[in-house]
Amino acid sequence: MSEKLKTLSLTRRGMLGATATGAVLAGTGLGSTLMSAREASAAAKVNLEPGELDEYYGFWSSGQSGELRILGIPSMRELMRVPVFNRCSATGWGQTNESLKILTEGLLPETKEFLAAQGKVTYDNGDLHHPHMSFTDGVYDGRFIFMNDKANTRVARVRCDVMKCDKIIEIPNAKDIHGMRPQKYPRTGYVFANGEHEAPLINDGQILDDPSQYVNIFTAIDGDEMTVSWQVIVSGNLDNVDCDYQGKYAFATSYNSEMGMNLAEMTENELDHVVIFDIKAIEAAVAAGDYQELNGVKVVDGRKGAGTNLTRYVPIPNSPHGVNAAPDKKHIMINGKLSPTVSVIDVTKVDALFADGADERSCIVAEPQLGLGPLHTAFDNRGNAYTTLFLDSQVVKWDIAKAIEAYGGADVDPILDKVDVQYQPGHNSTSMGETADADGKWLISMNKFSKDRFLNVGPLKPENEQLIDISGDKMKVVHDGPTFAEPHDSIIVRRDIVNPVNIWSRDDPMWEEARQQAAADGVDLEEGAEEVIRDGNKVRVYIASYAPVFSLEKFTVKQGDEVTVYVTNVDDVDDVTHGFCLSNFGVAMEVGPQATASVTFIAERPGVHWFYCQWFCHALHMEMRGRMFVEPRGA
Ligand code: K7E
Ligand code: CUA
Repeated sequence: MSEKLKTLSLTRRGMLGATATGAVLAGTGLGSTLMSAREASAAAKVNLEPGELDEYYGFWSSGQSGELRILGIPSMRELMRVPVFNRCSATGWGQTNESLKILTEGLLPETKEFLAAQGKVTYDNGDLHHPHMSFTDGVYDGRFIFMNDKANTRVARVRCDVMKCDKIIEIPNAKDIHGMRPQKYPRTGYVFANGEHEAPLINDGQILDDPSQYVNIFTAIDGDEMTVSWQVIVSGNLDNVDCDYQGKYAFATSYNSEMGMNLAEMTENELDHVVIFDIKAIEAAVAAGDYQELNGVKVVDGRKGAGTNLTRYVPIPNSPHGVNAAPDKKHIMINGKLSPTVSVIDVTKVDALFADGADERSCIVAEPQLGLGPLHTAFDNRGNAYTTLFLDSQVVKWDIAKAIEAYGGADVDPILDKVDVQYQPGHNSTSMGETADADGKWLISMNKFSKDRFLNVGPLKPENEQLIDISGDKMKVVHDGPTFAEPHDSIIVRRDIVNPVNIWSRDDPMWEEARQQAAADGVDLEEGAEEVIRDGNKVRVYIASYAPVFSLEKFTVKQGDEVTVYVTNVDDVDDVTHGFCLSNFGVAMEVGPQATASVTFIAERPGVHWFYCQWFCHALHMEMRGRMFVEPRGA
């Protein structure tokens, strides 16, 4: 390690030094945890019989993998991967015209220019931390899942009817969207999104190493339209966010109130803060024209000392991280991270903060000491909270009412139980726990390290997600689930809320452009065309697929033509997905039952090229193939 790095990491070691040792220590709890797992498996229904369906859908982030994952809970079987910010070899996400439209239409003009200079049309990576479902009246409503991209400052939406991404927008003015939550009441409504990293408001290179001029941006997105409604300039950076059940306030943590640029500076203050946003006041300021317009967005000033009544800064012990609204509709948990505490805000005491001269800490009604490294909190329906302790490698169960009594001076211990997890938990989530319908059955602890829990697969190890039965007094770890990089967060949704279709509707807007082009070309998508449609050096090939044949067994283009192939899957049978893979052209896509998908490429390779169905669909699937002839230039 270089001297410089050594020095830089010294502070870090001091702070998080318990990471390595903590994991080893937590390992001593291994035997007992295994034991309890065996005992518990008899009671809790974790291992489903073949063919048995799960009780819950789990919607999972995948961090730097950039996709959304769907799991069945409690079995923890991975059911599907939904590409969002990443590229997908199987489905052609990032390659089909339909996905490229979604991946590019929401980018800012300057980003498009920047990418074009790299020879790209969109980003290939993403860092998806927080998947959350839309709400109606405080409960999931099964319409959409929203998610953030920390890597490239985007927010995306997945339609729950088909489980495909239909919108991605880049957020102007902000830098690196991290915390993200949908409005709970009356409905979503807004999607609140935190810019994590501070930068000059106009980031054109005029201001560089002058952090005093950096700002941070809080964004409200219209979840129906997927457009930015308004933004607020804040002091300090922004980490996680949640909102109340009344539709009045949003709460965002700041781990760097110092606006420091290195570790020592960022962790200097004993107190950082949570920013409380008064949604009605912000809407009123925007309506009154009290904003500056920046990159097409109405931006209001909520900085400390801005003299506006849009925000309040509540001091919270050092570097708070997770924000979680309890299903009692009254309490918001602010997780301390470097402080062993969780600060509990009573939302009924927040109105008073906006009066002049109010004590900003007066909304805090409890601050229990729970253990080292509290990151995130989840809930049951019996008044208990479950907080992950990153450094202690534990989940702690505590009684919210007792924590409030203790804060008021009563001699009660709010801690009810602690369980070892393997190892270093980040987020946790409980069944329906972030809604008013929390049911207190299951908890997932999403652990950053798996170490000795699985067969060794080399230096890059899977992470470990553990399922914990929380239905009794004591928590029981009942299942280990290895997982690839890097689920941060998850939600566990009752299955009756989620009702995807089996087969696409032919009217689906997803392929509207293909529909219009086919109409202009006089082609029926479900029949395909007999011949290619030539339009200068642009060629359109319409193919219908019907197991186990393509409507065209061969077509001819010229070297250098820009070819678009439209494939329509005429089958309307569950599960009969076809594919179109053009070998040695790097072209492949999924075409679901009754869907149309298209892909465009330059036919620069002369000769005979096979295309085949790359989705196993029929006993004669291997025979589902055809030829593209490319006539050499000048022939
Ligand atoms: Cu705690 Cu990005 Cu939600 Cu990860 S954040 S752990
Ligand atoms: Cu169609 Cu395989």
